[in-house]
Amino acid sequence: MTDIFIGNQTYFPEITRKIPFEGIESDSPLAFKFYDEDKVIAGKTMKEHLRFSACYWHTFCGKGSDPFGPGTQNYPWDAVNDPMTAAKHKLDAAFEFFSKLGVPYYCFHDRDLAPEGTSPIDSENRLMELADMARERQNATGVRLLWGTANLFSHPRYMNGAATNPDFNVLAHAGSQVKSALDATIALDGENYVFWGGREGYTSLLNTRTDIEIENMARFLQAARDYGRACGFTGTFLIEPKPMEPMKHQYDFDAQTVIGFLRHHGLENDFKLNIEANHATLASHTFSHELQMSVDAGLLGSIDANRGDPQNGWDTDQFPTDIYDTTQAMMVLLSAGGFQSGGLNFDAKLRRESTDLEDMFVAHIGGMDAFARGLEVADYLLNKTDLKVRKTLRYSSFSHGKGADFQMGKLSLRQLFSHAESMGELKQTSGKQEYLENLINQALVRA
Ligand code: XLS
Ligand code: NI
Ligand code: NI
Repeated sequence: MTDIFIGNQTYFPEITRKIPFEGIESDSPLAFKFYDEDKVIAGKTMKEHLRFSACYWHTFCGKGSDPFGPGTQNYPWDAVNDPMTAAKHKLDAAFEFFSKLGVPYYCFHDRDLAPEGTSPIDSENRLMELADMARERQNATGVRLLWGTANLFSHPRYMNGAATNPDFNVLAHAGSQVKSALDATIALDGENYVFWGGREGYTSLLNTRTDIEIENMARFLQAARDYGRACGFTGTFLIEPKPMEPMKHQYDFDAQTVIGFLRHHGLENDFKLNIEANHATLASHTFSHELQMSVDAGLLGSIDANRGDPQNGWDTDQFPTDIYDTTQAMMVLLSAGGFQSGGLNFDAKLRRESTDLEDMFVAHIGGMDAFARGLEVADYLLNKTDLKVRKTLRYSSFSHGKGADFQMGKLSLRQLFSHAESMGELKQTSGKQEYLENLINQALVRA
C-alpha cells in the first residue's frame, strides 16, 4: 500500500490484491460471485446502487468477547501497548482492509477512531489527530466516510442515559462528545451523522420521568443539528431505531415511533432514519417493513446491513446471507429511487469462533454478494414480472370516481353509507400472495 501508512506494514499479507469479481462459477472464497461493481442495473452501476460501507467498531475494535468470556481475536494492530499508537496502527489496518475489499465507504464512532482522553478537550484533540490521519488515507485510497457518530453508551457515566440522563451534567458530557464527533465528521466530509440512542431509554418507571427525558432528547438533537448546520455540515442526520438492548425500553423503538418523534419536534427536514435489519427483528418487524415505513414518510436515509437470529432475542449482528431477505429490501429501495446520501453499512461482526483474519474478508464478501444478488433479483421482479402492475391494480378503485373523491377528502361518512347501499354484495378479490411468493422463487433462479 502507499507510504502514508505508518508502519510500512501490511496487516493482511495473504490478501495480495483487491478482491476480484469472478462470477458464480468461481470456487474462491476470496472472490465475488455476484458483486460486479461496474455492472449496470437499471441505469446505475452496482457500486452506485449499493454504496457499501464497512464499520470500524465490529471489524477493528470488537474482539469477540461475550458475557461468558473474553475476546478471542488477536489482531496484529493491537500488539502495541500505547493506546494512541495502537489507534494509528488500527487506522492503517482499516484502510488496507477497505481498499482490498473494495468498499467505497466506512463508518466510525469517535471512540473507535481514538481512545478517550482525560477531559473533553483532550479527547477532542486525540480524535482530531486521528481524523487528520484518516483524511490523508481517504485521499490516498478514495475511500469515503458514510457517517460518523459518538459512542454515548459504553462509558459508565452513560449508564443512566446520555441525552436522556436524569443528571444534566452527564447530558452536557454527551453534548461535548457530539460536538467533537461532528467536527471530525465534517473534517472528513462525512455524508451523514448518526444517532443511535443506545442508552436513551429506561429500565424502571419507578425512578424515571419519561416526559422530561424525551423532551431533553429532542432539545439535544436540535442543538446538535444547529451546531452542525452552523459549521457547514450539509449531510443528513440519521436516527437509528432499536426497541431494546441495552435498555429494556428504548425511546427510538422502531421506524414509525421515530418518524412521529421527528415530526413532533420539527426535526424531519434535517433527520432521516438509519434502518438496521437486526433491530427490525427485535421490534417484531421485518427488515423490509421498517424500510417501507421510512420510505412512505420520505425519511429513508441509510441502512445498517446485518441479520439476527430467528430463535433468540439478541442483536447478534450476523452478516447478511439470506438472498430472499435482501431481495425484498432491495425492492423497497429500488421502488423508492435508491439511496441519496445513505448506503449499506455492514454493522455486522464475525462469530466469536471465527478467528482467521481472512474471515473478515470472507464475511464481507458474502454480505456484499447477498445484496448484489438481491439487487439483481429485485430489478427483475420490478421490471420483468407483473408484480408492480398487480400492486397498482389492487388500488385502482381509488384512481377514479368515488374512490378518488374519498382520497381527496370529499366524501363524508354518510356518503360512504349511500355508496355502500347502492352496490349490493361485493365480488371477492384475491390477494394472490402465494402467486407472488412463487414469482420471487422463480426470479431467484432466473434473474
Ligand atoms: C447497536 C447499533 C450501533 C449503531 C451505531 O445496536 O447498531 O452499532 O449502528 O452506534
Ligand atoms: Ni447499527
Ligand atoms: Ni445493532
